[in-house]
Amino acid sequence: MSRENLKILTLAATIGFSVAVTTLLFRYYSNKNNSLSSFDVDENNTATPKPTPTPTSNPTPSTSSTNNDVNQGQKKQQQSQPQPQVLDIEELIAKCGFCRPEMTDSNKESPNNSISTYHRHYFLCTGIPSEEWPAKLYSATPLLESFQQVMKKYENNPRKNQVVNGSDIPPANKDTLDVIIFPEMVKLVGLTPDTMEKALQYFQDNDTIDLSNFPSEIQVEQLNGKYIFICTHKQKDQRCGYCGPILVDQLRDQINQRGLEKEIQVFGTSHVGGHKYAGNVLVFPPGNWYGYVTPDDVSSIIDSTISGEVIQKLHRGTMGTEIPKKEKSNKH
Ligand SMILES: *[C@@H]1O[C@H](CO)[C@@H](O)[C@H](O)[C@H]1NC(C)=O
Ligand SMILES: *[C@@H]1O[C@H](CO)[C@@H](O)[C@H](O)[C@H]1NC(C)=O
Ligand SMILES: *[C@@H]1O[C@H](CO)[C@@H](O)[C@H](O)[C@H]1NC(C)=O
Ligand SMILES: CC(=O)N[C@H]1CO[C@H](CO)[C@@H](O)[C@@H]1O
Repeated sequence: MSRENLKILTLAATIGFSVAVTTLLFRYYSNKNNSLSSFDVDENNTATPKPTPTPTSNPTPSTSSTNNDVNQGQKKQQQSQPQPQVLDIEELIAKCGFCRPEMTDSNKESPNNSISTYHRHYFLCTGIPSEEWPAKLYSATPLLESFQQVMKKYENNPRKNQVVNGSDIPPANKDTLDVIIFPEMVKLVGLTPDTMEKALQYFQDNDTIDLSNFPSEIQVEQLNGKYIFICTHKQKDQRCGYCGPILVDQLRDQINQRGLEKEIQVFGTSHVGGHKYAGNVLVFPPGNWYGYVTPDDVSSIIDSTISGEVIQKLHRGTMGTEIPKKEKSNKH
C-alpha cells in the first residue's frame, strides 16, 4: 500500500470515528430528553439515576445470590461503574432499599387498589438483561421501536383494557419477538411487527384466542405453570433497579430449594407503574400485583403462588377485577 493511500485511510478512519462518537452523544441526549418528556417519571424521585451513555456495555449480570443487602448493593454498584452520578452504597440503600422511609412508615399508603382496571397483559420477550434497558424501553432496538409503533395503533382495545410491558425472557429468534399473553396463557412465537399487528387486530374483534380463526401464520404455544414478573427497570427507577434483582435472585433460589422450578418461573419486567411500591411483584395466573415486597416476603409469595391465596397486606390489585379509582397521589 502506498503512503498516499495510507494517509487517506487514516483520515477516513478518523472521520468515521468522529461521526460515531457524535452519533452516540446525540442518541444519548435525545434519549434522555425523550425519557423525561414522554414517560410518567416520578418527579419526586430523588433517586432516579442518570441514563448511562453506553448501557449495552454492561456485562451480563450474575444471577448468583447472597442474602445480604450490602453485598448485593455493592455488586450492583460495581457493575454500573464507572458513573460519576451513581449514589454511594449507603445512600443507595437508604433511598432505594427495603428499609427506605416510604416502606417503613407506619402511616404508609396502603397498596390496595393502586392499579387500574385491566383485562389483558402482554409481556414482550426482549432477551435484553434488565440493567441494559433504557428508561424508554422501546428505544433499545429498532425491532422494539417498530413494535411500539404497531402497539400504539391498537392501544385502545374496545373489548379489554390491556397493558404491554417488556421482560428479559429471551425470544426464540433474535430477529423476531415472542409475546406472552395473560389471561390466555399463550406465547406467540416469532412475531414481526406485521404479525404482531395481525394479533392485535384479532383481539380487537375477539375476546379470546380461538385457534380455528386465529391468524394461521402465527405460532401459538400454550403455557403451563406460574409466572412471576418483578419490576427490575433500573434506568426507570432506582428503587425497582435495586429491589427487583434481589427479589428475582431470592425467589429463584427458594423456588429451586423447594424443587418448584418446573412450576414457577421468575423474570424481570420493565416499569409497571408504582415505583414507590418497589419491590413490585406480579403473579400469573391470575395476575395478582404485590407491592412493598421485601426478601422477608419471598416464601409467602411462593406459598401464595401455589395456593392461589392473596397476600392482603401486599396486594395492589388483580388483573380482570374491577379496581375502584384512587386519589391521584397513587399514580406512581
Ligand atoms: C415528595 O416529597 C416530599 C418531601 O419528601 C413529600 O412530602 C411529598 O409527599 C412527596 N410527594 C409525592 C407525590 O410523593
Ligand atoms: C407497562 O405497563 C404500565 C401500565 O401498567 C405502563 O404505565 C408502562 O408504561 C408500561 N411500561 C413499558 C416499558 O411499556
Ligand atoms: C382492598 O379493597 C377492596 C375494595 O376494592 C376491599 O374489598 C378489600 O377489603 C381491601 N383489602 C384490604 C386488605 O384493605
Ligand atoms: C369468535 C370470533 O368472534 N371470531 C372473530 C374474530 O375476528 C375475526 C376478524 O378478525 C372474525 O372474522 C371472527 O369471526
